[in-house]
Amino acid sequence: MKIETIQGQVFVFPSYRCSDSAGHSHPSETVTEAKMALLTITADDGTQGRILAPVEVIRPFVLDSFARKVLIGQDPFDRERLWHALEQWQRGSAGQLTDRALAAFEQALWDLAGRKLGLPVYKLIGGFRDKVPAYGSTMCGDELKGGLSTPDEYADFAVKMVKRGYKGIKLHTWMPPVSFAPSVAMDIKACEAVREAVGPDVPLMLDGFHWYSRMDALTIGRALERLNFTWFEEMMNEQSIDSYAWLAGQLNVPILGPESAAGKHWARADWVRAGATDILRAGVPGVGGIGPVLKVAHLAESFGMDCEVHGSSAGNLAACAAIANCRWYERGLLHPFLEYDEPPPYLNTIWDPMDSEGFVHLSQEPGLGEDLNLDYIDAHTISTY
Ligand code: LLH
Ligand code: MG
Repeated sequence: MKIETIQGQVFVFPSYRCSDSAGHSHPSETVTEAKMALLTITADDGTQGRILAPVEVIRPFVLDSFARKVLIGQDPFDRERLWHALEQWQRGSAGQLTDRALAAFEQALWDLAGRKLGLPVYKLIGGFRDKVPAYGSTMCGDELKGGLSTPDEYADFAVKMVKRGYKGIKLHTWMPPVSFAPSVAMDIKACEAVREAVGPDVPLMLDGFHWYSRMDALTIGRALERLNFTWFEEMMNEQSIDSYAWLAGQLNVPILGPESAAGKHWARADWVRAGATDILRAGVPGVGGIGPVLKVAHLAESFGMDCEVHGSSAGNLAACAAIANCRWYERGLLHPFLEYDEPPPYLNTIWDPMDSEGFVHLSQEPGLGEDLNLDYIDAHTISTY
């Protein structure tokens, strides 16, 4: 079996979200036209693997300069060899071949393998369970009345999330350009209000401003200990491993990370060795694919640690279902103004349907689990390359 073609396809769809000037997503006041890309890898027997990806990640330059050169003519089942060939290309790519692109190519290969073998990918890569408990992960705070603009609004939303079935809740609090952010006092008030609203038994996590100083992080961490939080995430610049080791050495609330730090599984091994985290973190796009997430999770398991998977996607859900040492699937980002359970028009169904007990169920269809509406995508395509 050989890879014959690699295609990118950009399509448009109506979106109810927007990004602020720092890249954090929020509900938008008007419906906007957004773009998404579909990557399709086709083998010589006609089997196809597909994955949705941001347009820039798999733009024509990236397909021409790297993916086609490395993958065309190769056996699509040789994922590890092909991943390493792409990973080594990164060094000379002047930053153009990103971890996110690696993750897109690798996930399309997993989707292809699942379809060829007639199995869902989570069964191929581990098959630990077929449903995963989800925590509801809020959007970052905002200044929208009735949204996430005050501690009380977080508390009201948390109560709704618990009613919906979530067994755990993670707050993303306020970040610039919100006028009063960052604010240690407001972050603590939001955590207090949510704890008060949901009671002592609901696991809570905080993912606040990502660039607090050590002393600000310590102040918040002490409050989280008092409020019995489950973990404290990305509160400082993750490029300073030593700052995390300093913080972890003083707090009892578990530190979780790194999420956005570069370096894939290699960097995560350094974090464990440095004592910089209590719970490891890896997300499929951030570390270059499902394979590297499994490496991080297995590394964590070998050290008696959990590895929590970052972000909502079919690939992340498959990884959560394939490993024993991940307690939660991160579902979101959620906001009082948005309906998460409604599929966008390019999907027939969402990849992470959640029951009233807070479990997300894995698709039993062959492949990765993105239930694409190919008719919609074809009808709204604006470029193919
Ligand atoms: O800063 C943000 O916008 C969020 O933290 C976002 O990156 C989110 O994906 C996250 O951190 N989840 O855990
Ligand atoms: Mg995070």
